[in-house]
Amino acid sequence: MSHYHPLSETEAVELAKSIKDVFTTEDPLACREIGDGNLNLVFRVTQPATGAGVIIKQALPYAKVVGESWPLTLDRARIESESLIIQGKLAPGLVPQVYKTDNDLALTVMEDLSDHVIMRRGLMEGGIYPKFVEDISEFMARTLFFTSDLGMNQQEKKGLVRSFSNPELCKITEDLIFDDPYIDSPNNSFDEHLREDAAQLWKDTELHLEAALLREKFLTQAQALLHGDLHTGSIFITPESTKVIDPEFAYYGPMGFDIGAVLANLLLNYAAQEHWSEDAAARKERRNYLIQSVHDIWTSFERKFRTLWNEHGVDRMSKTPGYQDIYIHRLLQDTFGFTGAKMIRRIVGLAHVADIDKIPDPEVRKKAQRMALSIGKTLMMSNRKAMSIQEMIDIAESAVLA
Ligand code: SR1
Ligand code: MG
Repeated sequence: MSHYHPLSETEAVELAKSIKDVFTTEDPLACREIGDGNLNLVFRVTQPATGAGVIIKQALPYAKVVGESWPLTLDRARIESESLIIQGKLAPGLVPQVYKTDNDLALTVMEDLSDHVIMRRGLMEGGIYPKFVEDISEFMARTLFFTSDLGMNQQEKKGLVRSFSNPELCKITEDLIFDDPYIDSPNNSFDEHLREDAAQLWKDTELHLEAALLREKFLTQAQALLHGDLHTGSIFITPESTKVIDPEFAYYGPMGFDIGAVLANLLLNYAAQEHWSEDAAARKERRNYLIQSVHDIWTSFERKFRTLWNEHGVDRMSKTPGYQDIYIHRLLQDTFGFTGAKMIRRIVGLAHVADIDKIPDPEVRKKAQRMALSIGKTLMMSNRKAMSIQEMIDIAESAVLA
């Protein structure tokens, strides 16, 4: 029988004591619940005398952001720990080390990353992260390639597809990203000054067609084991180090969904520079940094993915001349579409981003929100025609000038 119950801080300390590799002395431990995400409890357990620490992440049987009225499977904790372990093998050093998992208690004990900051917060404070492009492109190229039919045994992959079936978490994405923003849904949440913009979205049938096509890909395309929620709140960072966390939305889906999540969150911060930069010159410089990162993440990802394919491809037919180019081109187009969809949902859907929501002046916030909506819509509308990443840069720059 399951012994699930939400941990108290005292129980978290008791559990942490069993991690002997980290807590090598008997000095006392301190604990604080620090979770500020939408779904889980997060305890930081530290040992002041030695400076050692661990994080204990425990799933709640409901979505914390809404409350007990929205029940949510505890199996997401298993999915998170198993995918962290796979990602740690495929992309060493780019995810936290897992010390212990307990599927009954729905928790994972992992490396404490308190010397890192959440990237969303870091970007809001003007941080520069010189390793980020290399690290995130490496993480995505390796985890996506080696879990796809291109890079792993295709029979074993079918076993992973089954084991990472994640219907409840996928349903959140299907509703919150690919459905609610396009109707007057009670799940939506937006500033009243955006009502007209939201109403435009609800009647834009051409945009609905693109949303439906992207939704179909999310529902049906078991291309690779995705992180599933790869926004800048799922990344711990310093100038020297990047750690991807929180893969509880992991499932087999279209690769462009992960790449799009990263790019969308950089572009949301780009729009938010209306507030976070001090003056026009600083804003221009900051936006150039962000847009250059968008460009370089795609080009580095493409280069690494092609190299992995050429050196480690397991599928004879995938070596057919021309196939790789078509595959990468489709991936670029998917990336445009998912980037756009992920921007729109953060402005009018249920869950927002602090980059935009924390802008105190409503007029400035409205300008940033409209810029994000405009970039998102244009990316979605152009996804099936996209030919190069430069077009994404052009779309973002045009939205600033408009
Ligand atoms: C109810 S969960 C809302 C959002 O938080 C997560 O980070 C996912 O992005 C999800 O859509
Ligand atoms: Mg999360």
